[in-house]
Amino acid sequence: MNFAVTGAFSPIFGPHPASRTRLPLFMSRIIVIGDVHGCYAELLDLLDKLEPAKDDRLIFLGDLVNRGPDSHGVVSLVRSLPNTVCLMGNHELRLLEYRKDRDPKILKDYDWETVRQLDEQDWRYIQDLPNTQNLPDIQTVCVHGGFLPSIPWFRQGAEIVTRIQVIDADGKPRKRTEAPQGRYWADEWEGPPFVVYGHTPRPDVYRRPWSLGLDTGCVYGGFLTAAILPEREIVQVPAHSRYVA
Ligand SMILES: [Mn+2]
Repeated sequence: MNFAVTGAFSPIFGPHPASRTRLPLFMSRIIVIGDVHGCYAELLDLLDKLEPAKDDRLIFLGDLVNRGPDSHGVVSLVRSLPNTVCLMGNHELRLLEYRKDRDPKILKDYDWETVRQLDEQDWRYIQDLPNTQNLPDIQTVCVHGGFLPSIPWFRQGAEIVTRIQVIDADGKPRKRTEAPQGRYWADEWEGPPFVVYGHTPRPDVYRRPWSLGLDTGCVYGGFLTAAILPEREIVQVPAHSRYVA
């Protein structure tokens, strides 16, 4: 007798077909991928190495675009992948703010190349990106930047969760450059849930008891990194070039 799997097992992509049994479920993987930043060639390398299977789910942590050579290539590839979700990054958020207000002062110099590259389908895809991906079965939440430990994670808006790197002396979310003395939010985060995030580039993945940082600075000549959950196995490919100093 088959035991049909219900939607409760698949919070992202809805119910599995009723013909599926329980057995193959633990065979499929949840693959989380860090900041791509237009590094299309490296994304192809990483997908080659991961060889995603039909039932695997992919979660991109945001910042698909900007700084690297091919933002359009990355967005159009990601939106074509099955079983895939991408989260909102601060770079996508800024482009969307420009798209809404048409105020050129919102954009950084390197944003203009991305604005030139993206087509209408790319824009439509970007504007619907969610801020977080909750994986309650494994008590894990994915997000681009992170969370303030002082507020329940699900109450925190895009301005916080796409941009936070450190917490300043007043308890406010900041970029590292804005508050050099600030503490990493991840060092203060005691969960649950476990949080998988990008946005803060480091030479290697940043493992804390309740979080895992996956931005290893591909666009700066580092690595593009994926983590397979819940085992937290790391898969990396090196950058082809140092695109940004
Ligand atoms: Mn970012």
